[in-house]
Amino acid sequence: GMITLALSKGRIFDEILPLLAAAGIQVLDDPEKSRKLILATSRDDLRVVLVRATDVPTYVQHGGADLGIVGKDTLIEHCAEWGETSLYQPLDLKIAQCRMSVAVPVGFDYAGKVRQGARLRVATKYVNIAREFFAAKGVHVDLIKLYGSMELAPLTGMADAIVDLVSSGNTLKANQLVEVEQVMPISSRLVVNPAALKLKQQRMRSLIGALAAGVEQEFNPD
Ligand code: PRT
Ligand code: MG
Repeated sequence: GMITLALSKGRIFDEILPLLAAAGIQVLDDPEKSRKLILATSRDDLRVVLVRATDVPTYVQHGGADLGIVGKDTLIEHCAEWGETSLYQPLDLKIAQCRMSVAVPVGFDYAGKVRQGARLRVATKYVNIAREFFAAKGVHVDLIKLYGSMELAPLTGMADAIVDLVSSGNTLKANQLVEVEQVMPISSRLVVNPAALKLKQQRMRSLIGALAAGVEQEFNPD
């Protein structure tokens, strides 16, 4: 049977291409040029399905895809929402790296507020990660769930702080926000459906092994 790999368009798709190439696999369509949602690869037993980043764990969990690639941020939130899932997570692919951070408006005395035990209003898409992080520090927070453009929340006075992903820091800077604390480093993970792994053991294991070798090659060459 066919092996189906779930990917999201954008940085994860772009950054997985060299790792797939190292495993001898080319994706035969460009998602930026075609509207296709199912993409053929140079291996006739492997296809790619394009889904929203937040839907990747769902596709793999429910067998719509045999394996998928998803940011650690999205994976933690998925597992927090759905409880202990059976998703197998064999590999850190080290792509689409960034960090999850707390940011506040320039001039906001975050450390002082925390020291005083003040209650902070925190806007984020990552409510489970944020809740856990502040609880572990004993910081009191009111969480405000947003689906995007977190930077706007402090600028409008709706929140004191945000928890968001940061890579270059340009988005924060452009909105007069500063990073005050790092929550965790983020990279993309391979997730695998355990039933599919059993059923298509040999080919799945060889694909996972080839990706692992690609990661080693890319990040520890020589
Ligand atoms: O965009 P969509 O709503 O469809 O879904 P998505 O935002 O989850 O997908 P996508 O493709 O934007 O991100 C996929 C994954 O890439 C995320 O789950 C992360 O694991 C990873 N990643 C790595 C990032 C970033 N770097 C990143 N910088 N995801 C988002 N950003 C955003 C961040 O949210 C902020 O708006 O980029 C902005 C900050 O970037 P800098 O460079 O200005 O600091
Ligand atoms: Mg995005």
